[in-house]
Amino acid sequence: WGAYGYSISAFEIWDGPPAAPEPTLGLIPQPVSVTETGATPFTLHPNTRILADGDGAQAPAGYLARLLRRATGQKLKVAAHGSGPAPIVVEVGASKGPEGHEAEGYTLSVTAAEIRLRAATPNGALNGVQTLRQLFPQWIESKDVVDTAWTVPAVRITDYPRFAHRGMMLDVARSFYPVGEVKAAIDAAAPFKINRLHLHLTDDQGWRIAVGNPPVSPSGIDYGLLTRVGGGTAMTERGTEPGITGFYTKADYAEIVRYAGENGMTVIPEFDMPGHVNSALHSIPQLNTAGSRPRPAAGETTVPHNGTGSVGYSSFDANSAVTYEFAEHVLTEIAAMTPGPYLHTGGDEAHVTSHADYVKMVDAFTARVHALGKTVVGWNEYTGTALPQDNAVVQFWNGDRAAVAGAVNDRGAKVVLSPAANTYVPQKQDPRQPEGGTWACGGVCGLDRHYNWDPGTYIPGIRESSVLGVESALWGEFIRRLAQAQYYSYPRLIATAEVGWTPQAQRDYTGFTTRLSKIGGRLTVQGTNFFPTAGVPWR
Ligand code: TNX
Repeated sequence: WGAYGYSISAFEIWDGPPAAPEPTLGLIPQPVSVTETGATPFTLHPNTRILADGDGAQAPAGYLARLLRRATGQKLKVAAHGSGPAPIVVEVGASKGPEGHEAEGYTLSVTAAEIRLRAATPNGALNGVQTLRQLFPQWIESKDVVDTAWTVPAVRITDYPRFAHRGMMLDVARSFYPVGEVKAAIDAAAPFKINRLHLHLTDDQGWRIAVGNPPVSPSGIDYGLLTRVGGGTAMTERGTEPGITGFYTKADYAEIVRYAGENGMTVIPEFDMPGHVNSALHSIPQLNTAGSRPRPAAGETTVPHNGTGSVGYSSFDANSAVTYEFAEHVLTEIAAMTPGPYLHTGGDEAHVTSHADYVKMVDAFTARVHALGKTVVGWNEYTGTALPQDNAVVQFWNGDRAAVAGAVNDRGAKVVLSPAANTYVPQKQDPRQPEGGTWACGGVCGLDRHYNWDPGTYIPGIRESSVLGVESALWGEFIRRLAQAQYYSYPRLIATAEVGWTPQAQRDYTGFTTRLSKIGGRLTVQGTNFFPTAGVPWR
């Protein structure tokens, strides 16, 4: 009440909570440089046109138009260069982005007369579109037309990311997400400039991608079994209901890749090997040889489906030629289906594989990925294997940080950071969440844990330039379907997005939660099922 400059005794009985600081623009991630000029805002009118200036401008301008049309109901024609002035201009071309930050940087200026977005690349312009989106009233996220004044505050912004990799991982193996849910997951994350979608496509509990072309190899392996059998199983033991079964056809996967790309995201597919392979062993008889684990029962040709949440009990056989033929086949197919530069071969928790066998197999998988012209990504357990010089990525989740530094310093590896305590969203964020682990934080892993860490110094002994970025990981042991996935992921995924984008010196948790309080309305209008973190002054 102090804000009104007087007090009335009746009101003094209850002091009330301290007034929450007023968020200003409420942008997340916080841009590198923002000036609110205080000038008259821009107003979108029914006849506003969007000018796409430059070869790469069509896609981001089209994205902006589609986004704004939905809630405004306005036509928002996208016009090409040469068709006269327009109040919204998207310019893409060499030298148009902030110098030194061409890949993803942008500048955005808003006056009463004009919105001008400039970038060197389409991805840079798309980042600017996402910022502009957050400058519109929250109703811009509505799927139905809303009658309101569509104003944008007058600003000057120069912005670019701290890290190139700002990822989210979906574990579609323990419990499946149909294409529509993957798209909705992309829709929810794109406003925060998440630009990598890591799909954990295979695990003990299921195999989620069709790689059977031709269906039966000359050696007699029927790859169609992977989806006919392995696509029909899922996690059974834990959770509110059994895991969802299913798999992506090649067309489904192509559609995910396309939609992710439209939203600025590169898909990183993962085949987890040589452990976490029970579903492959359950599907393909020939993989069950003397050295594979577990072993089929007497009279059986494959191991049983195991829908428990145990980890580290399955393994390929390092001394069977079929293991290598299989890996070569599935990696070759996924490489052909994946335009992005990365293939993830897992490599975590191979607890029943001897070290020598592990190294032999992982080296072969890595060599295959390299021969396919892709950059290999693996969980940090694979640091001791033969990583190709300057062309491997280590994804750290837990364990030996010095070994990661070794891979960086000896092999020129790059690092993606997913420390369990700071990025694992199935860890409880609050005791009120019914499910969820507590092992990573010895209690809850709150929003603050996901925000208050520095990826630049997390691995001692490496330079920040060796850190590709950060990734929020949604493991699926108990998560079923998108709404629950979001309840555990949000708002912590938004923290990870800012950790990956905003310079460390410009980040502070209070400022973040103040801005997040305003983002809450957008999440609600968009339909993102976020957890209402205590301590955030949601408005
Ligand atoms: C460890 S993190 C795993 C996953 C589990 C996760 C959460 C990692 C590389 N492996 O298999 O889903 O913990 O329980």
